[in-house]
Amino acid sequence: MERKIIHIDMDAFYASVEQRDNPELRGKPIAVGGGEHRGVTTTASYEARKFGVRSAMPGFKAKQLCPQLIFVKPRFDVYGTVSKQVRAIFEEYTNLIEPLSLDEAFLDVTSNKKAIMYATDVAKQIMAQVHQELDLTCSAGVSYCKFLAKVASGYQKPNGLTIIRPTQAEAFLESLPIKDFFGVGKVTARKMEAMGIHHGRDLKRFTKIELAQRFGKMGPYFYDIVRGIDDRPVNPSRIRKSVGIERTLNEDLNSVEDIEPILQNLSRKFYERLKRVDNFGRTITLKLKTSDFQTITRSHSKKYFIKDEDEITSIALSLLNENQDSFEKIRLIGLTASKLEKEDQPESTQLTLDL
Ligand code: TTP
Ligand code: MG
Repeated sequence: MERKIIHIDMDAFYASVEQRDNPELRGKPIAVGGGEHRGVTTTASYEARKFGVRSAMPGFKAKQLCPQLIFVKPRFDVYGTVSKQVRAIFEEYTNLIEPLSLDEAFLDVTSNKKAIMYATDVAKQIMAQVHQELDLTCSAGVSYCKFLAKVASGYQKPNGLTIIRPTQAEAFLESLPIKDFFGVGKVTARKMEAMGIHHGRDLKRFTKIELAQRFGKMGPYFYDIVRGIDDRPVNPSRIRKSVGIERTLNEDLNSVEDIEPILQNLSRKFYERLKRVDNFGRTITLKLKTSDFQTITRSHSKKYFIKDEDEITSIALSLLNENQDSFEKIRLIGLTASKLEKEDQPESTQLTLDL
């Protein structure tokens, strides 16, 4: 049976929450982030985007483009709460929810709790409910697979609903710019452009083997998605796969000497946390977010569960030292343990029975 997948993505998420909670900001160009002098923009209101202000743009550049721009400090706790409220709305329709970040998720509504026949109607109802209950807007994409649903949700932003039917998929994908393919990052896009691949139709000229040779594991995936083949299930991530902790630095730091004491301190808290939940892992991952919001993760694994506080700290510090060439300025550091002793039983079997 053909699946019915919806991808939902909140519009200008952080900025919309700020405009909702502070009427003085409504209708105005705002940038949520570090401000004019320090740091970068996490996101901008649609009023600011008209001037070219974008995510990950340094504050001074944003101000140059839009002199009347208002800078607003992020309130991450509020965005987390709103994200849970949005999720609660999704749960009225399905348990098959796969969040990709705070503001976007896939939903499988093939059989939904309200027995609504058309996925398009489910999407319309969710959009209306988000608007009524949370005073925010989102955009939705509806299709038979995750990839197309994701592309569709971005097609008519903000407050847009786009449906891609199986019969439309091929033509749609042929004319889709390569950078808009889900999974094609900046680096891959550049590589493809160099190979003369600008749109889906250009990608189609390469065989599966050729793509595997050039793009490794992603090659066969690209081969399939450009043909509208994507059988990946919506994966409800109920399973605890990692335990982690992170901290945003007071100021961006670039020298290992400055970062080390903070990492040591974080490692101590991390150990306390692992002990409290009584769940240790075989893999320790260091996460670094750079000042331009790139995320770097580096991991170290052992055959045993790493339970010794000093060992955890020494792994964290080595990961930092070994990778100091990978970053210039760091704004956030985090530590995660995975390959856990107690990985909860997957709930997905039960969720499928629910429907
Ligand atoms: P996005 O969904 O990419 O952007 P958006 O919701 O602000 O705007 P739209 O979807 O309408 O195009 O990201 C969701 C939130 O994640 C965004 O509000 C802020 C945060 N974010 C960052 O902190 N840094 C980034 O580089 C990006 C892209 C987003
Ligand atoms: Mg969004």
